Amino acid sequence: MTVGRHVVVGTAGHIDHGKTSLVKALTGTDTDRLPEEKARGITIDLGFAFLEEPDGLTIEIVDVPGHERFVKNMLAGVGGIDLAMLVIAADEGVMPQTREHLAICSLLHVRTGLVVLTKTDMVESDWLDLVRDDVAGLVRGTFLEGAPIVAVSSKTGAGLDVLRKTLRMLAASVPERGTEQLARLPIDRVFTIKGFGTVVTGTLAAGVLAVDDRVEVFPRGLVAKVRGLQTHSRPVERALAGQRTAVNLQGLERAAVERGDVIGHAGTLIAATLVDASLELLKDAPRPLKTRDRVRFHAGTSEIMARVLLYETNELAPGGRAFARFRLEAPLVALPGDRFVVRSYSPIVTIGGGTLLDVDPGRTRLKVPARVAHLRTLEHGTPEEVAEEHVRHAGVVGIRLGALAARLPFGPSRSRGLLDTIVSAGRAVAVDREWYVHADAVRRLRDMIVAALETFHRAQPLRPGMSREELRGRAGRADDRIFAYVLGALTAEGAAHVDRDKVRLGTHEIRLSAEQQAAVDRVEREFRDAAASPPSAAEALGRAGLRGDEDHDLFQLLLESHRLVRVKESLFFHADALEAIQDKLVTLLRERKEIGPGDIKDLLGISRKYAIPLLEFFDSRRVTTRVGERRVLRGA
Ligand SMILES: Nc1nc2c(ncn2[C@@H]2O[C@H](COP(=O)(O)OP(=O)(O)OP(=O)(O)O)[C@@H](O)[C@H]2O)c(=O)[nH]1
Ligand SMILES: [Mg+2]
Repeated sequence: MTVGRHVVVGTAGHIDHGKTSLVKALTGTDTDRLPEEKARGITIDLGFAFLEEPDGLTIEIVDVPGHERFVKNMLAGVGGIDLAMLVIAADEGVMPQTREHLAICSLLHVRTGLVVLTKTDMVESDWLDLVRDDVAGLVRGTFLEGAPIVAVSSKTGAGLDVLRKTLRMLAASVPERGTEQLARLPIDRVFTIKGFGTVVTGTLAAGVLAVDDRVEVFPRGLVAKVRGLQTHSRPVERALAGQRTAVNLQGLERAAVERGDVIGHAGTLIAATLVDASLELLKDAPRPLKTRDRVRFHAGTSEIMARVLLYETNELAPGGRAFARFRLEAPLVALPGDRFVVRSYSPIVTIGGGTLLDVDPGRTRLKVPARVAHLRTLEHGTPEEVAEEHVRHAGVVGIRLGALAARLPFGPSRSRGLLDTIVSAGRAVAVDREWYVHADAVRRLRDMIVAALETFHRAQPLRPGMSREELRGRAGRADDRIFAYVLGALTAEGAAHVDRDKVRLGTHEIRLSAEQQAAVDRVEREFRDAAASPPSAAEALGRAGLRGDEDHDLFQLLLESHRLVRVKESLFFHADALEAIQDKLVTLLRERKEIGPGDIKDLLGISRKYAIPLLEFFDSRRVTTRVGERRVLRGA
């Protein structure tokens, strides 16, 4: 045992079996604080106490109520525990909540613990032997099989030393929790302290919280600053995963926070009302679970009503397992790998539980076999496979690193490492550094773009290319930056060309028939010959034997190739004519320094209809500048 180690022990067991008395005998703390608890002599809500061992080990104890009506509170307490202490009164033996609490601890994957037989002062030793046999039968096949069974009396103090020693021994076997994951504190209590404001407590499930951190109350979206932290009643600068922690939040009303909420660093966690999981029904569940059944879903310190949807079957028999979706009536804040417990709506009994696999599967409609394959990979895949599966699942939309980290159980830095590996192996692409897209999706999007361009070229052989905007529309849900990336890649390898806002395939070229070529030449000649007094598009086309206006493909061709230039709305000039006009204008301006609209009319022998647009055109081309009604050479 290293100095500074801490474990969290949760009591469990039937009402009146002596849990609270035992905690008091061990720690000196009476955890029944509420007046109602005192009056009724029962525990209603969670109680907290701790023991400090001389070697630096801190044993933190969460005392839970045994009453069947308060199992909900019990569930909020045992979510973060390392060790379960199943308390059984020697005089009464195994009772219904003994079984239910044991089942809950099993479902939550509490890995280790012990059984404490209390009230031994009230029974004979041969009776105690019978109870021991009973207990051995109870725990067979559970995580408590072979665990120590310690007989004590809180009244006489008998056995307490052995119990303490046993707890120390078990604590040594509890693996230290890593601190690299996203910090999460499921809140189990909220109160105010005069002069300090709002304080929340809970077992820090993962990560590290430090004073001055900017945290968020999920799923409420409230942001606050950590003003102070305490672990076992002492102020600390940092709290670590596994520690019972009190957080003083600055800038938050007491009423704004509740048990079940989760504290994490601002913006790091996901709150979702749909989750996918692997679900197991207890062998002694009273009846099968059906799709659409309403259940109570417990994870962390929260209880949320939910409808269950079973994949692959409509009914799950007791003892069975299935992939399931929960449609929650309030948002859940969790990470994959988190265990949960399910209780039936009425009567309220624990019927099963499982592991969360996808904490934000979204509403995409995957067919059941595809969904099941996805969940199987999330459940059994290596970390690298799981990370890749999420990127693949995001499709052409891609996924941001932050969003991925909130859906992976590995913590942000490991998640980034896994993604780097996948990217270097060529199975994904990082766009804009933070945005990941799977190589399969890149390929799909590329094929979509090429197909859309092929279709366009086939339908519009005389058009130089498809507008980028229209092409973007064909790429469906693809994220903009991923679309830009794929288009960039196509351009780089010469498979596509982008000319201003037009995209075409590298192989596309406009082929005109002899007739079409003659018509184009004719239209062009009309404009060249007309010089400063050009015809309308319709007129020129008409003279070439064609009907239509400027939208005519052949007319557009002249515009695209810059042989015709749009001077104003539907006013076009031949490029050569414009150049000649510009030369004359510049020469005139050099001579006269400034000119009016009349001067250009005279210069070119044209009407006002052409003169004004031309002057404005040369202004916009930054050849001239307007000074009142007159023009001067720009920069002259
Ligand atoms: N004789 C004797 N009485 C005990 C012992 N431990 C507890 N009791 C008595 O049993 C009653 C119930 O004890 P609690 O500690 O409140 O039981 P609990 O398991 O915390 O009950 P809930 O929290 O309501 O589930 C009290 O009257 C205790 O004084 C013991 O070791 N010996
Ligand atoms: Mg109690």
